[in-house]
Amino acid sequence: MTIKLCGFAASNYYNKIKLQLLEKEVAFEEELVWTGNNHATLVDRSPLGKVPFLDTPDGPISESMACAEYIEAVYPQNSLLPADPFAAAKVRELIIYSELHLELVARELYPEAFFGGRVSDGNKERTRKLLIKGVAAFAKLARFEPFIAGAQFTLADCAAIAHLPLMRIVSKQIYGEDLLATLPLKDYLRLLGQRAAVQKVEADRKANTDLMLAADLAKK
Ligand SMILES: N[C@@H](CCC(=O)N[C@@H](CS)C(=O)NCC(=O)O)C(=O)O
Repeated sequence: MTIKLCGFAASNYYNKIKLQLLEKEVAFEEELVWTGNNHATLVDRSPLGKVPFLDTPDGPISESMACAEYIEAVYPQNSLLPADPFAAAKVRELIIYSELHLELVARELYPEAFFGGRVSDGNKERTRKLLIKGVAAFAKLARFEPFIAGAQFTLADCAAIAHLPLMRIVSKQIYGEDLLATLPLKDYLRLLGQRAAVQKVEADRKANTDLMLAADLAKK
């Protein structure tokens, strides 16, 4: 049985794992699973109803970091985690900063930025302060030499390319300014955009986003 990546391609966390699989040249299948429902196909395999999750020969795995670690352990080819324990810890550290201290903070703004909802001014201000702090901390750790963790493309890049452009869009939309402006994202994104795997993930992301929008319009 090949490994199956479940979720939808408009999701940044889904794309982090998809990019990892593509970069490693691991054969995998995709199963389209939408969130926002209690279907057994979702919650029996991902109890919080979040994507991505993996279907493996041993059973399901939810939470993208657990998925990423599993993939590295089972498919050692084209490793995206350094063998050196310190270097590997620095990669994991960068992922935690980009997800726990940046993406999860910015997620507070997604209802207004993407889904026609409204975020209170108080929440916007609180989130802005946290984002400024998070970006400054991430900037201290991220090396951009030329990759996030140094000279090698790693899992930290799979996370960064999935999350940072999205956060920049949200920041501009909600605050009218780019809170990530201190990061050298332009050159970094140009470099990563040359990779075939990144191009494939981006094309699928766009197609899935169009599908989501069309389904939404059909409901109205
Ligand atoms: N910590 C989770 C975050 C995953 C996540 O937030 N996924 C979003 C899609 S990008 C989701 O499933 N949202 C639906 C929900 O939270 O109900 C991970 O790393 O896998």
